[in-house]
Amino acid sequence: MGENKDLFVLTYGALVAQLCKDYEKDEDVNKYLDKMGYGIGTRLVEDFLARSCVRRCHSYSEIIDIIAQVAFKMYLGITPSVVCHNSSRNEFSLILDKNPLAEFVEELPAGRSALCYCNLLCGVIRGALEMVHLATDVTFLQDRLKGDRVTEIGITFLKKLDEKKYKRKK
Ligand code: MYR
Repeated sequence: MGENKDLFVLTYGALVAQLCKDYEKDEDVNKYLDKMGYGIGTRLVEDFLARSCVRRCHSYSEIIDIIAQVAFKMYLGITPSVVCHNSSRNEFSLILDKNPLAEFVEELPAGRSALCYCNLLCGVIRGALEMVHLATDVTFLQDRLKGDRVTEIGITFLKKLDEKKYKRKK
């Protein structure tokens, strides 16, 4: 995120605060953030592929590693660890010891206990992956802002990897 990181993080905080004023239900704020992130993700993926020069991946595990080690490093300056949850290797978690997007946030606002403060991230990942023809379900499974020890983002790939459909331009 470079020099603009703090400004971005503070602006994100202001956005969430405004959404909490606009929407009474936490679920609606979460949905809005996810949708907004999705739009960002669909555009960010091109920037990511151009700048990272990553090669075509051949498994979900490879893709998750690229997201954790290259994309998170590039955009958020952190490298989450990766956990795989099942033997068919389509359910993963990214474990974040710290979450730069919530750097200035101590706890969730009063009365907003179901808020997924960083839900934008889930949408970004989902949107980016959809652009390379990968349907995913992305949600927060743990959140330090909710008192959990770590922040955990769950990513489930919804279809079997079909090499023919899974294409990109280069
Ligand atoms: C391939 O085409 O085989 C590689 C595809 C890798 C897609 C990586 C998607 C990047 C997701 C960016 C998330 C950013 C979160 C901060």
